[in-house]
Amino acid sequence: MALMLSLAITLITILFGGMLIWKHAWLPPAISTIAGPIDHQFTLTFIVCGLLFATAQVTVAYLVWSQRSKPQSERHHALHGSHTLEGTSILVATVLLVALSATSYQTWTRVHWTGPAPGALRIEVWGEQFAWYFRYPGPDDRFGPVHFNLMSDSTGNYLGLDRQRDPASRDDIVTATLGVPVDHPIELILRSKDVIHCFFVPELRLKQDLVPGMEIPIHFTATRTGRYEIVCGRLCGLGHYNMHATLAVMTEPQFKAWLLRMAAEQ
Ligand SMILES: [Cu+2]
Repeated sequence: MALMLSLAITLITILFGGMLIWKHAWLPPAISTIAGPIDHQFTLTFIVCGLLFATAQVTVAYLVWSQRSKPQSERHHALHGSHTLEGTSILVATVLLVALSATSYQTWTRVHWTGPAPGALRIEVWGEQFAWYFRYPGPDDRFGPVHFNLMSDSTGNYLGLDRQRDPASRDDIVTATLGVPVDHPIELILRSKDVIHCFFVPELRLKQDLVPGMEIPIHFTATRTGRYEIVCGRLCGLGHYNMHATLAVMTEPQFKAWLLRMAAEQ
């Protein structure tokens, strides 16, 4: 019975360890310059936690197996009030958590707390229940003001622009697809029209909440052309499951032609 139990614990450990490693391989191909440090941090956390998990499980399996033939009186008993054991385990856990926090803090700083590279293309990202819209500032490089009383999905004025009265709004380009040029720094300004949403593109390794009333900047540089799914990573209502859009990473000439086409449709 004890042998079966220790074997079962070992098999479960191997099975779950294998599943985690397999899941790690599920991460889609990375397509941004910030993906390297994010993936490195993920792997580091995964290895540290995985080793702790495997060590604890194998220890339990070994103890069950090694005690199986001893009489009841000679078997190990639960420990109560061992200050050495408690202190050591708390110290080890604290050191590991502080070390992981320090390295992840560095990664987070690199990705989120540094500004975009000079010359970054600024694009507004708007989330609403249950759609995404993207705004490009046009040739004047200025976003026109947003009038919430003019917002109307039925007339197609999704962002409440007054193109008649606001000169800066006249050349603004609003799209349903996020088109960006490859190898070019991009700054996104995240805004929400209603509730909290979350901009998430797994391939970029970029995930950030949109909070009503706030303009939240994030930045990235895409390194591979293609089409990738943008999803909402925050449960935002009944239609949340269907709140997605496309990130289209294009070559510079393709992007310029696409933006001209989008401008003509405004
Ligand atoms: Cu959502």
